[in-house]
Amino acid sequence: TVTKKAAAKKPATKAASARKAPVTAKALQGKIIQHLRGTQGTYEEKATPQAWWRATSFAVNEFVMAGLTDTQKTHSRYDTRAVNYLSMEFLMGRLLSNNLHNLHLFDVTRAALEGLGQNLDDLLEEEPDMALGNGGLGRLAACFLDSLATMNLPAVGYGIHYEHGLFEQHFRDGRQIERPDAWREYGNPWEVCRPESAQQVKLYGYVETRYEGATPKKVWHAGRTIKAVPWDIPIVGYDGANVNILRLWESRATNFFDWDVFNAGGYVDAQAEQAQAETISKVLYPNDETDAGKELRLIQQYFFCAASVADIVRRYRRAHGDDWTSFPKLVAIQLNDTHPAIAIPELMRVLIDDYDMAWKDAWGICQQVFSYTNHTLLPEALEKWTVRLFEKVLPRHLDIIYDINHQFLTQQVDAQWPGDDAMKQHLSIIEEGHERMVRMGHLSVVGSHKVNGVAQVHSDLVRTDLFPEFHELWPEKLTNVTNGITPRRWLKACNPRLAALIDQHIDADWPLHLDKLKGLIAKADDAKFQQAFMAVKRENKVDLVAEIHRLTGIEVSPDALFDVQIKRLHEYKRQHLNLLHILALYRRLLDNPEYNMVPRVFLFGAKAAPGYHLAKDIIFAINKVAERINNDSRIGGKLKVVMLPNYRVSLAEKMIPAADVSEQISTAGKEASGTGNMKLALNGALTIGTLDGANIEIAEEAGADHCFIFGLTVDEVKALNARGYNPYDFYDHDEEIRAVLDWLDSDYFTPGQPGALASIKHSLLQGGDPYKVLADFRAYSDAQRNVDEKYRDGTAWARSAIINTATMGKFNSDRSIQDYVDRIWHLKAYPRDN
Ligand code: B1H
Repeated sequence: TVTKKAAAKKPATKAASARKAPVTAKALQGKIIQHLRGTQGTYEEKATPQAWWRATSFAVNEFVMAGLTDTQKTHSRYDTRAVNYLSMEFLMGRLLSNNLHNLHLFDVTRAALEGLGQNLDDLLEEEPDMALGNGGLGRLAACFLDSLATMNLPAVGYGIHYEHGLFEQHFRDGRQIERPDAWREYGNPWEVCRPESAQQVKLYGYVETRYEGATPKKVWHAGRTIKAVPWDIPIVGYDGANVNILRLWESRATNFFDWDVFNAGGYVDAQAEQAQAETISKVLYPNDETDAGKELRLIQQYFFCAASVADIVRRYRRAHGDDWTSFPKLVAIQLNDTHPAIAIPELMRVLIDDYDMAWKDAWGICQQVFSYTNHTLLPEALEKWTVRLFEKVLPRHLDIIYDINHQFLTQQVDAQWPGDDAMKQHLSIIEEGHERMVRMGHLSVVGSHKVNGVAQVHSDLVRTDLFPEFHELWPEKLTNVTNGITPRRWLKACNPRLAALIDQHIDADWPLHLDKLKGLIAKADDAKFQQAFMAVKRENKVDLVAEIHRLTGIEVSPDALFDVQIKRLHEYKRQHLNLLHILALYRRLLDNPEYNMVPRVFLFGAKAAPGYHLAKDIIFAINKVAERINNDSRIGGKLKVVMLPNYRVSLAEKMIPAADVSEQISTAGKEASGTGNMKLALNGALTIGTLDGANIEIAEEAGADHCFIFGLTVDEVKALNARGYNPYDFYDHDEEIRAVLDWLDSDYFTPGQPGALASIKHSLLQGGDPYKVLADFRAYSDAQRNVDEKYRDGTAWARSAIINTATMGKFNSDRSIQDYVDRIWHLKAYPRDN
C-alpha cells in the first residue's frame, strides 16, 4: 500500500483529479429549488419542464460565472495577448448539456434532479438550439470557441445577437416550409447583457475634406447612428479550464434620437426609426454559400465589425491609453471568411480619423493584426459589393479602400509586374465593369498577414486556382489549417455509451488528447470489444428509431444499415446523387424481389435556402420517393428512406451516434473541408466519399480499407471540363441512369402530378449537370455495392468502425486551434488563477 504522503505526491492524471464534481447532489438540489422558487417564481408541484430547465441552467450558471470572473481577472492581471474571432455565425446549439459535461457536473445533476422527480434527458430537450448560423462555417466557429476555452487561450468571439436564427423547417406535402426561429422569445438563461459596454455605430452620410494642417483631413458626417448592445455568452472550457466570452451585438435605436421630430408630433416617425434600427440584428441570412448583395446584409456586417473593433480598441486603451506600440502585440483579429472583412478599413478609419495616426503606421498595424480564413471556392459565394452601395452606406470606408488599393497596385503589384495593367486590373480590390464592385476576398488577402484554407486540398486550390498571383507576390501568406471538431460535444456528450466504453479501455482524458483513441486500434480485432462497440451502435440506433417514429411516424428497423447524409441541401453536395442511387436500388428490387441487399435505411437531414428552388425541389423529391418506397410492400422492408425535418445541431447529436455509413459525396474540388464527415467517422461510421475536402485526410488517417472512396478526383473533374462534359453520354449509354431519370420525370412518385420532379432531370441533362452527378453515378453505385458486401461480414465491419473512431484524433478542434496558434496567432495559454 502507498503511504498517504506518497499518494499525495503521485501525480494524479489531470482528468482524474478534476473529474470529481465540484458540488454534491444534495447541495445542487438546494440551488435548483432556490432558482425554481426565487427566480422562476414557481414551486416543485407546479413547475413546468421549461421552468425546471431554466432553474437547472441558473443553478449551473453559478459555476460558470465563477469561472468567468476568475478568467477575466487572470487576463487583465497578465495583460494577455488575445485572438478576437469575428464571425457572422456561431452555431452553438444547446448549452446545458455541454456546460454540464465540461464542468463534470453531468452525473451529479442527473442525480440531483432524480431526487426531485425530474429526468435530466427530458429537461435537456426543453432548451431551444442557439441556431445563429447556417451550417459548417458557423458550427466551426462554435467548436473553435470550445477549444480556445479548453486550451486556456485568451479569446473573444464577436458576432450578431440575431433575434431569429436559422428558420425552422417543416414539411407540407413533402415541401419545405420555413417558420421563424424564436430561440430567445422568453429570454435565454445563459446570456448576460452588458449595457455599460454599448457602442455607437455610424452609417450613411457624406465625407467632408478639411484642409487645415499639412495633410487634408477627412471627416465623415454620418446620416444615422445605431446603438450596439452586447450580450455575453460564457464559453465553458472542458475540465476546469477557462471561461471565455462570446459577445453578440444587438442593434437598437440610439438614445440620441431626434427629440425635435418627436416633440413636433413625430412620435410615430420616431418609432419607425427605432424599428428600422432594430431590423439590423433581427434575422440571420439563410443563404448558405450565396452572396445576395443585399444592403441590409452589408449593414449587418459593418454593424458588428464596427462595434467589435470599438470594443477591442476600448479594451486596449483601458490598459495602454494612447500608446499604440503594444496593440499588434496584444491583438489578433481572425476574419471568419470575408463576411467581417469590413473590419479592416474600419480599424484604419478609427486609427486615422479618431486617433490621428499616420496612414503608414495604421496600415502597418492592420497587416499585423488581421488574418483571414477562406471557406469556399464557389464563385457564387465570393462576396462583392457594388461601389454604389458602398458609397451610400459607408462612404468613408470606400475612400479608405481606394487608398489601400492605390498603394497596393502602385507599390506591390507594380514592383512585381512592372507596367502590367492587365495584372493590376486582375488583382485590384475594385472590379471594373459596367457596375464597379468591391472584391471582399482581395481586400481580405491584402489586409491580412495570413490567409488559410480549411483542408489541405482546399488550401492547395486557394494557392493554385483562387489566388495564384497573391501566392506569387507573398509566398508565405497562404497557408492551411485543417478544420476540426470538439470531441467534448461530438463524442463525450452526444454519445455517452461510446464514451463510457472508451473510458474502460484508455485514459479517461481522451476528450483532451484525442490522439489517445489510437489505443483502441489494438482492440479492433478483439471479438469482445467488437461486440461491445457494435452493441453501443445498436442501442444508439434503437434510440434513433424511436425519434424517427416520433418525428415522422415512419417505422424502421435498428437491424438495418443506417446510411446518413446530413448537411445543407446544395447541388454540389449531391443529395440527388444519393437519391438516384436509391431509385436504382428500388428498381432493382422491383425487377427482382430476390435482389440481394442488406436492409438499409437512408436518412437525410437538410435545410434548403428559401430562394434556392432546385434545392427545395430535391427535398420534395426525397420526400416523395420516400413516401412511395416506405409504403411499398413488394420490397419487403429492405429499403426505407427518411428525411427528418428541421435538421439542426441537436438533431445531429441524435443522428450521428446511430450512423453506420457517412455520405460525403460532393463533386471533387467543391467541399472546402466538411466537418460532419469528421463527426460521423469519430462516432464509428464508415465514410463513402469522394476525394474532396477533409475526406482525403480522413481516408489517410483511417486507411483506404476502412472507407469507400469513389469517383472523379479534382484533376479528373478539371480534365473533364477541359475536354467538354456531356451528361447525355451517360444518359444515352447507361440503361439504369436513363431509367431512373425518366422514372423521376413520370408521375410514379407524384400521382396525378406528372413532371412535379422534372427540374432535377432537367438540371442533369439540359442544365449540363454542373456537378457531374451522372459522371460519378456508376462509381458511386459500385462503391455502395462494396458497402453492402462489407456490412454482411459483421467482423470486418466492426473492425473498420472501431478503426475509424480510433484514428480520428487529428480532427480534434484543439489540434486546429494549436495550428492557428503556431502559424498565425502566436498566443500563450493562461490557466486561470483562483
Ligand atoms: C462554408 C460557407 C458560407 N463555406 C457564405 N462557405 C455564407 C458562405 O451566409 N453566407 O453568406 C454562409 C456560409 N460555409 C463551409 O465552411 C464549407 O462549405 C465547408 O466545407 C467547411 O467545412 C465549413 C467550415 O470551414
